[in-house]
Amino acid sequence: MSGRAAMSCAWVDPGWTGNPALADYPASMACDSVRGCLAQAGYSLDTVTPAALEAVLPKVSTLLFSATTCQWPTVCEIAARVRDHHEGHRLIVGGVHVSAIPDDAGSDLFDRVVVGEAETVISDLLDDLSDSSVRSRRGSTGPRVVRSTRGADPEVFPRPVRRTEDVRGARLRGLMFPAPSKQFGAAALLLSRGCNHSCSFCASHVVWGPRLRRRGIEGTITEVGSLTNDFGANVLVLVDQALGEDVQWTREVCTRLSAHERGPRWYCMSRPDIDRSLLSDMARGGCTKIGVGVETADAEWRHVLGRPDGGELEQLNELFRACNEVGILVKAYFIVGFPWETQRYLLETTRRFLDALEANELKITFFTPFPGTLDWKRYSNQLLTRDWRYFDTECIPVVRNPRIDPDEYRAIREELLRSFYASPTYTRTWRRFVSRFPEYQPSWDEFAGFLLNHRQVSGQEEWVRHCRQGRAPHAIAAVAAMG
Ligand code: B12
Ligand code: SF4
Repeated sequence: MSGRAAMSCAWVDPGWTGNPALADYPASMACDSVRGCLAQAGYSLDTVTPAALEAVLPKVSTLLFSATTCQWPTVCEIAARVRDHHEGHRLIVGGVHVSAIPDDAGSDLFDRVVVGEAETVISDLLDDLSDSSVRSRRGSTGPRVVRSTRGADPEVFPRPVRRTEDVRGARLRGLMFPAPSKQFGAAALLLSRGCNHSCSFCASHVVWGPRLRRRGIEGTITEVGSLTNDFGANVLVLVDQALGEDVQWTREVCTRLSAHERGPRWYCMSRPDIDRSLLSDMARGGCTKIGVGVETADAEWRHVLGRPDGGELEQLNELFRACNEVGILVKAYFIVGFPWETQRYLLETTRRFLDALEANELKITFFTPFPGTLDWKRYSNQLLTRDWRYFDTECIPVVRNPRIDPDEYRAIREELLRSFYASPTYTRTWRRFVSRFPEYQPSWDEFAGFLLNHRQVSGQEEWVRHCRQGRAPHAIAAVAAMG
């Protein structure tokens, strides 16, 4: 235990790449999960921003880093700064990027590279590193790669340990119920790990492995209760890959949650083939929003992406209507930037499809083949750039399309978003929802401000004109008129 007392750890949070909507997103679940493991093993863990790191370095011996692909260059820069100016710190890195390509960590920045879940390895690893004879740094043979045990039962993992200030300060933005101004605190929660599918663009399995693993119901309910009662969170984001895959288990979790009269409301990700009979249980259990991967307008291409579950437009709309009928908002996730697309396909076929989609919120990202995915194998020889910073799905489509350049793609994406929110279908869907659930009106009012402030819909003059003509929701019109 003396080694443990002497070893203090800090989690270096690189932050999100330039998306102001994520500025107060709930704290990283990876960090909270690792904090839970360390607490059980007798270590403590502080979170530190890169700006505050210099001041903290004299007080800590071990720095922990986590990175998605687009965060990887930033994490390496921070680690290099530490290495250049300070002696003796142990640097450990984990997360989805190094889980896919551990060799990307190079030979001299990190002491250990963790592939997969922290829970099965982190405390042994710290014990190992706390032995001061263990050194590996410049001049050594490079970082040791530590692989987690695949498929371990998440029920036996220590529960994440959160910090009250993180939960109280966090908000879930976008179209949310409760609306952001009515949220007192927000947190992320993970009930199940992995999924039984393998969509060609999805990198999740490099961390979780190929199968769905669920937590026990009791532990889940206790954690939700603690988030509400001890931390004051009234809204949660369930970061499970695809809630609803195990129908019986999901129904049971929701039934137990519905017994909590003042339980939190939550947002989750599900697949388009979710069992429709689950929706009312989910709504009763507190679900107020579902994210659904629609991905592309073309059902055949959905097959190629490993998403044959979506079906045609009408099947998707049936699902979305069923969600709305029980008070669940729908966010559709859509991808553009495939190398086979043409301007005409996007501005005609895709626009027609999106304008008729009865979703309540739309996110359009650029196709990005991540390391470790099937699409990486398919497209990594056609990349516009190998600078990982651009692998954020937001700034450019990283796969070369000879017919559409990145600027044109950005303009097309904006046009598709503008057209979706200005479409008569959107107005109709919105009106139907708020007439049934008037308590959601503030959510739409705030969402209108969010769209305009974050320039998610640019070409504002035209947008405002649409609003004034009453072709978009009047809530959005009111915000547009004010600003
Ligand atoms: C919630 C979420 C978000 C949230 C929060 C992200 C976060 N990292 O906390 C928000 C909305 C901010 C977000 C944004 C983005 N996300 Co996201 N996100 C997710 C999601 C659904 C869950 C992440 C999560 O909290 N998991 C739970 C925690 C516990 O898991 P974890 O972070 O992997 O950590 C475990 C292990 O990796 C490991 N570990 C992680 N770090 C460390 C560190 C150490 C030291 C150790 C020992 C171990 C360790 O142990 C942890 C516990 O088991 C995942 C998919 C998934 N289900 O995993 C996608 C995912 C991480 N996101 C992804 C992407 C692409 C993005 C975006 C780039 C794009 C977008 N448009 O959404 C942005 C930008 C983010 C950025 N700048 O990095 C990809 C990443 C692929 C990649 N190779 O980069 C994923 C895998 C989904 C996918 N499409 O494949 N995301
Ligand atoms: S996109 Fe969803 S359903 Fe597909 S593999 Fe990833 S987590 Fe599973």
